[in-house]
Amino acid sequence: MFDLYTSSTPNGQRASIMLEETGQPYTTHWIDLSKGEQRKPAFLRLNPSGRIPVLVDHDSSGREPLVLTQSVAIVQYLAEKTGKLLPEDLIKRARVYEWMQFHATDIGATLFTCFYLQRRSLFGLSMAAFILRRWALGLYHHFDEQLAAQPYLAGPEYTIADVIVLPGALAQENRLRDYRNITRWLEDLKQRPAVQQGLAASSRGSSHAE
Ligand SMILES: N[C@@H](CCC(=O)N[C@@H](CS)C(=O)NCC(=O)O)C(=O)O
Repeated sequence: MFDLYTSSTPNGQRASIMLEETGQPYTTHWIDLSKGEQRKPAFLRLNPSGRIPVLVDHDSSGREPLVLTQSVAIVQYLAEKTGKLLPEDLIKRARVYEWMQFHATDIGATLFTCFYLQRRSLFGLSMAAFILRRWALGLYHHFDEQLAAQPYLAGPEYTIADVIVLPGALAQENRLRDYRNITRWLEDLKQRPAVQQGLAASSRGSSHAE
C-alpha cells in the first residue's frame, strides 16, 4: 500500500500515472502549493526540500516504510518493484534511461529554471527565461524524430521513458502542435485509462483511495 503526496504539476502526475500503470493500491494526499502546504512541518518531515511528489511505500520488505522523493526516482522504483515498463534487456533499458534523462535533465530542468527566472519579473531575467525556454522547447524536435520511426520513445514498447516525458509534453501541448509525431504519440497515450486516472488523481481536490 502506498501514500502519494501530489499536486497538479507534471512531477506529481508522473508519480500518479506510474502508480496507475503498475496497478498499485494507493491513497492520494493533495498538497495545495498555492497555499504553501508544502512548507508545513508535517510535510517537511516527509520531504525537507518542501516539494511534491512524495511516495510512501508501507510494504518495503519488512523494513521501515520507504519515503521517496524525486519523480524520476519514484517512477523508476515502481518499475523495478513491479517489473513493469522497464525492459530486462540491458541495451533496451539503456535506451529507456537515455530518453527519460534527456527530458528530465535537459528539458524539464531548463523549463523549471525559466519558471524561477520569470518569477523575479526583472527584464533581464525574463529575457534569459525566454531564450532558455525557446532552446528547451526546440529539443522536442529530437523527440519528434524519434517518434517518427517507432510508436514509443524507447522503441516498440511503452516504457517509463514515455511516463516520464508525457506530463511535461502535455503541459506544453499547445506549443508542440507542429510536431506531428509528438501529437500522434500524445493522442495515443491520452487514450490509456491509467494515464487518464493518473492525471485525475493528481488534480485539484482529488482524494483518491483504492
Ligand atoms: N526534481 C523534483 C522537482 C520537484 C518539484 O520541484 N516540485 C514542485 C512542483 S512541480 C514543488 O513541489 N514546488 C513547491 C515549491 O517549490 O515550493 C522532482 O522531479 O520531483
